[in-house]
Amino acid sequence: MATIGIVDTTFARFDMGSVALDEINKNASARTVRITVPGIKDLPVASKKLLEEQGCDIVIALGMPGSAEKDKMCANQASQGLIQAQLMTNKHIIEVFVHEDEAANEKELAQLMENRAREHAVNVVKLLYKPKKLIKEAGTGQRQGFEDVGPLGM
Ligand code: RDL
Ligand code: RDL
Ligand code: RDL
Repeated sequence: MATIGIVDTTFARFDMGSVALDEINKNASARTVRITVPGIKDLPVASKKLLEEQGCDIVIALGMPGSAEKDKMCANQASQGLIQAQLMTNKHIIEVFVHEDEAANEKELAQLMENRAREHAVNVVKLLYKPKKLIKEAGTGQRQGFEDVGPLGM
């Protein structure tokens, strides 16, 4: 049985880890290992440890960059770390970031965080079990959390 790692943060203002776990359990019968770290810069090593020490086949890493300029820099650094961890382990870490300033108000932000976490959790299951489903979606303008933009109308 495959093992899916879930890592999220206490900095985030919505519990994305729990909804990702719920969505994974709805779509697959995989073993799951969840850990929570303080913030997004802690996600890369936590993900790498899940892949290397906890036997995970794939990890979903969820976090919320704040709205300040320094938070956006922090997000860029965290992303680079997550990419590096993927290249070091040769395994996917699906990065689910929702920037605090992406939504107009707190209710919308919570909805966006839930929807993006759920949609990327489905992507994790597809990468692991149904890669052909992703090929079918190639070039279709998929987005996570917001409406899909769709393919170009030619
Ligand atoms: O290693 C401890 C912290 O440095 C780490 O958890 C950081 O990711 C925390 N953090 C910041 O220091 C910051 O300036 C976070 C943000 N911004 C942010 O926007 N989102 C986070 N963490 O999840
Ligand atoms: O690991 C899951 C996602 O984080 C990853 O697929 C990203 O590449 C998705 N993505 C963004 O998160 C984003 O902010 C993309 C873009 N922008 C973009 O402009 N083009 C993409 N992906 O192909
Ligand atoms: O055009 C509006 C959005 O698609 C654009 O702002 C994206 O960059 C938003 N976005 C992120 O900022 C991000 O960190 C997205 C993702 N991650 C993501 O994983 N999937 C998205 N958007 O569709």
